[in-house]
Amino acid sequence: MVETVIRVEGMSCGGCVRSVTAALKSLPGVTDADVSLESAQARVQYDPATVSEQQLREAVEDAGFDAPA
Ligand code: 9UX
Repeated sequence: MVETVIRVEGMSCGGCVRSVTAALKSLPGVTDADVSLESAQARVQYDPATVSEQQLREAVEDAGFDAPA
């Protein structure tokens, strides 16, 4: 398991935080996600054999936010 921090731009309230958290946690291979509105970051624990950091960013983008590499 590895941990990464990805930037998440465009979150405005706790609902956005819940959306991003749910999107990340729904991915196979993600074991935990802690999203911060204040720092515009998501700290994610995941299995790199199952899911890639790029797929994490894509899930954030699909939820309607920006996750620049
Ligand atoms: Mo809050 Mo986020 O009302 O898309 S859920 S701004």
